Amino acid sequence: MQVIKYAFQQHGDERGQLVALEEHKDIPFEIKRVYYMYDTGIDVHRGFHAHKSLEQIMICIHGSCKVLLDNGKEKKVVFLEKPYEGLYIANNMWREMYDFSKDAVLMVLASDYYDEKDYIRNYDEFLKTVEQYSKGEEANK
Ligand code: T46
Repeated sequence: MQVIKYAFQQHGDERGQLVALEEHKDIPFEIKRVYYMYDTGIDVHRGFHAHKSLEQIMICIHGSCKVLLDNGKEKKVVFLEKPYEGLYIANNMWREMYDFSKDAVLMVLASDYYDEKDYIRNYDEFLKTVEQYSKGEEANK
């Protein structure tokens, strides 16, 4: 499983650092929503779902956290700790976020508005969706 991590350009000078993100340039989709989480308890695990069509980029703009990505066949854990790094998360990808540092601020750029109908919150349903999707891909070859 390929993990796509972006290293955004840092505009640094003697005053410090600045990162600018533009849709379709630095971010491969139209940014329709931005949200962020903070004050996350040390033992808290969040996520536990996939999205049917939403694409996202996670940026831990302060502190650190881990993200488990699961495509139904393989799992990978990604450590996010740099404010200039973005983790791309495609649709049909199960995700769990955990090991948040006390000062962690995890910002997410999303390709669409909030829609509960886009969530797959049941892991067995997720596996079935992934299987159907790969059968469709095979048939199209
Ligand atoms: C995801 C991971 C990385 C809204 O009202 N609007 C929003 O845009 C979002 C994201 C959430 N909410 C409400 C819904 C819940 O009542 O905020 C509450 C917490 O959301 P949730 O339990 O879905 O949070 P996480 O951390 O489990 O998941 C979130 C995103 O929902 C999800 O799309 O990929 O972060």
